[in-house]
Amino acid sequence: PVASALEGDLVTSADLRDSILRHLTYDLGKEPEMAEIHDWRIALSLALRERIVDHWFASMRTARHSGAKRVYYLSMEFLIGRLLEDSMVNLGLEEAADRALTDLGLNLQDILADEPDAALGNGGLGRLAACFMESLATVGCPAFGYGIRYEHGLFKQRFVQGRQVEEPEDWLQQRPAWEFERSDIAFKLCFGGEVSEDGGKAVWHPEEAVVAKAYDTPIISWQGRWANTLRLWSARPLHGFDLERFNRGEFAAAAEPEALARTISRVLYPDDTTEQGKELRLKQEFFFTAASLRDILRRFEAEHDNLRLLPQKAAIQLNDTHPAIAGPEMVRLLHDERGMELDEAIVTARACLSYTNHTLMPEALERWPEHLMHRLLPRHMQLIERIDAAHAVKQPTRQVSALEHGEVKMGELAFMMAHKVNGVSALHTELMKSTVFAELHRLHPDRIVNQTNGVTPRRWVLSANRRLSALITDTIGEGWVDDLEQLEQLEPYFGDAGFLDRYAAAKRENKADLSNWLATEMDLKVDPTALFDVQIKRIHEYKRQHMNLLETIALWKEIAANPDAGWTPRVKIFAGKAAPGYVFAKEIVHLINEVAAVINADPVTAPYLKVAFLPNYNVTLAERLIPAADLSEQISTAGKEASGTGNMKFALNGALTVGTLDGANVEIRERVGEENFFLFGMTADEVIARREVPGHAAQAIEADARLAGALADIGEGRFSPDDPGRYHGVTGNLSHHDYFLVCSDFTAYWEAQRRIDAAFADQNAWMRMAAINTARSGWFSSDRAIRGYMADIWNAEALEVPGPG
Ligand code: DL6
Repeated sequence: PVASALEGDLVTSADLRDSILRHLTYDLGKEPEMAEIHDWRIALSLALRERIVDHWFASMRTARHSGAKRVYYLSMEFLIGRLLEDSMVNLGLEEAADRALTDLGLNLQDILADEPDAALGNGGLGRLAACFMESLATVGCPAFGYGIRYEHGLFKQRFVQGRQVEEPEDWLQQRPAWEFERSDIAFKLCFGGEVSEDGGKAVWHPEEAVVAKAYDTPIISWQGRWANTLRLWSARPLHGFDLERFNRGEFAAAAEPEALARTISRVLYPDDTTEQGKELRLKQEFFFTAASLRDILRRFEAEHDNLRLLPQKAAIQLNDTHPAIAGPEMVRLLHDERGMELDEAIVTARACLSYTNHTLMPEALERWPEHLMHRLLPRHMQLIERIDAAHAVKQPTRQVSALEHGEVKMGELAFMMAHKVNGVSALHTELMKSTVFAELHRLHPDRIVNQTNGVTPRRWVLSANRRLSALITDTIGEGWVDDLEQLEQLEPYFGDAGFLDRYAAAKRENKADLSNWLATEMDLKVDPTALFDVQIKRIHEYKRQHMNLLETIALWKEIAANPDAGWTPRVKIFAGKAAPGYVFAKEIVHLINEVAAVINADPVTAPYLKVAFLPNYNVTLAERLIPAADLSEQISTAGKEASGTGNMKFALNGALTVGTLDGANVEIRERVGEENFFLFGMTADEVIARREVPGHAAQAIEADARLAGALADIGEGRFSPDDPGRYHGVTGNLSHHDYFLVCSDFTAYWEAQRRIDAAFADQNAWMRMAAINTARSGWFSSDRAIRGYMADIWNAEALEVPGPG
């Protein structure tokens, strides 16, 4: 039998097999002969969950008894992906599970592949929250994540004749294996109505109410040392089903209140960069924020009787402005409901709250019409006015307000109600100070701090890249897994031919796996030794997938014109979803697919260039692609990408970056060394200056025949012969407007790519650069980021579960 590595918790494969069978039989009600793969998967998950619960209780107990401060991470999104492998790896039960399943005639990999992704997020912001949950547990910070239990996560993407088609995602279709339903933890939340005054006190008379019901998922740390809770709220009706109406034959009407209430947690809004200002979205934001604050206060009041202690016991992090209504709601709970003086309530709330900004793009900064806020949350609107007025008093001349043009600016509100406000990379934080929050920064010079993002090494190296992890552990031991900067210890081994050979072999085998996958899943044959050039992220103009595509077209034409010029073979890999309402992004999706079809059918260029656009990008697909990448495309217009986290995952997995000086690229380059990073393009300052040049796009096109040729091909319908004018919107925008400066950066990008071709031709030198990227990227662990938040923002301490005895 194989035992778990966890001290004091000896689990053999036989134990695990027995508990899998027990769960299959008594929880799922299936006989082994009748069980399908998902039954086994759920039984295994329950068998593992059972082994998490004791650690979880012990952690909760320790947190309670120590009186330590708890951290509350409020996020509208948690892009978790699969949990089974994470839990198994963190519990040290992988071998035991493998043996147990083999004994049962099953294959662990098949079972892992059956788990649906929990896609409760759009992209970077949601994935960061998921990495943070795992790191909070691993560093032993007592914490709760709070969010929404969406019935439908981010839509599934299919391509139909190259066009994106969205389908509902249904991760909850099969029994969710990780969560515990908490029927006893439920709060009534109200909307609408009006506010009256009673003896100087405001009294809110709402007209609508729903119930928020909790579902808890334990999040176990590396090596099971600590566990925290992810608590997601589901919306339910206050009064269930209307039996009287049902009996009258009004069947649909009888179920209406239920359906209406549930709408709030029905679906994740599929947009991360534009705010659509929908009433339902505001309801979702208030729903989860208000439920979370009630839960926080309930816990606090069960343990303490002096509200003034609240800031010492609760640090509440607002992940973007989505939970920014927490400011006024906390003031309301303290002042209206608990009788604290208004000024003190504001100060107390602020001492608990802090806010992370994730974007500077004006269209993504939330604003709500005052009339909507007034209609849905009339008391909160009054309090927002009070908060704004209290803040105004501090200004010599009133220059900044959370209320403007009949709208509530949620960034300003969050800033005013937070004791710390952070950006997510060094550059982004500086831009916050000099642009969107310049006035507020002048008034509160100590409030803005930086916390550069990070990613969890357990998922993004240890699990996702088994071959590389084995090499690292064989070379420097296992300590790197929760102390990622130990990767630096790899560098002395680079002189060793053996090490770099094994490093190269790991990459080669990862690429071979991906090549096989592309052949079976996408019917696409690629050369597994070609340069794998990968751009995976949401489709957005600022991320400039179209610049990559223009370079692809130009390269194709050049290869076709001169096929014997010794080209470095490349596979261009794209994946990403476009927001359903973002027309330009959907055209880019269509265009990439149409260009791919033409290029892949060209026998002359086939040995040197293939293009793959993989549908339905999600966490699981990222785990497959990143370990196989040679080149990481981080080519956003400088000043636009707040940080990026994909860039960190790629660097850790030994892909070299072609990138602009944007977001965390800047810090990655500083750490890996400029000679191990392919920099190109304008800086954020140059971008601003360039925009002022009249006709900048036309000038750039005129100066670069390759760019002009690629644009002309698109414009003339070379990739869309059935509708030659299909992309006139795209080419017209690029030629005349080009806000994101694709044309102006194109030549530099092309040149960087040719430097890359040359560098890749020397495989020994390339592998050394790749290994340097791995060795020097350890700082980008989310453990480091969380420790930064604990020290600089939360003033929170790590705890340990006391050992046996
Ligand atoms: O901080 C996480 C992540 C950053 O890495 C990305 O650079 C940034 O675009 C993303 N922001 C969002 C929110 N966008 N809006 N609103 O996802 O955050």
